[in-house]
Amino acid sequence: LGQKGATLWMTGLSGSGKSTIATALEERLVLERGKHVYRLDGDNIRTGLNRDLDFTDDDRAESVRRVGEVACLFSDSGTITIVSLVSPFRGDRDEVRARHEQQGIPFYEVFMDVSLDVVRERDPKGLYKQVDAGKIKGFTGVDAPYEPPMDPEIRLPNSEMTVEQCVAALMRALEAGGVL
Ligand code: GGZ
Repeated sequence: LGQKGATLWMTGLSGSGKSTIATALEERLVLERGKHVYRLDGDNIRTGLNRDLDFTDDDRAESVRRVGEVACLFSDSGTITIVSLVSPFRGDRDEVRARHEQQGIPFYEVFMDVSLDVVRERDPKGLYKQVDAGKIKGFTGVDAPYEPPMDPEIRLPNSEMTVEQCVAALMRALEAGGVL
């Protein structure tokens, strides 16, 4: 009879707001609802669990698989798990969804639907600038692929939405799904 877990899987280009929205949602769930929440973010995962992985297609696929399995475990234990990974390949994300469905764990694919022009303009870490200067190769959306979800549970065109509106949309989805 404890808390019901679920996985929210945020996918999108670098700079599309995955970490920002994930952090704001976590705060809301913890402070307002007293929920157990855990965030799995590319940044904290790459230094530990995935420290052996790079940005090749195969390594990105393996990263998504591992984080997907970890998300299943956390969510199965009753935690609301918020993943923010570029996760550029549709097939890899669909496998993660299938693993959740097999185990009866709610899964929400959240598409951060922001154009390359907008994220280039934002460039919060100066990465696109480095890509243009030729210092980074194989960057998602520029010279490596990003395959947008065909049928995400939630789509956030967040260049046209405030952070609050994005969080509210996610809260509504969790309520509609009986997670909250
Ligand atoms: C994409 C890269 C790359 C390349 C470094 N391609 O804005 P960020 O900085 O924090 O988000 C990006 C992050 C992507 O890591 P993920 O583990 O989320 O990617 S994936 O799911 O594709 O494995 C960016 C930075 O790492 N970064 N090089 N070549 N993003």
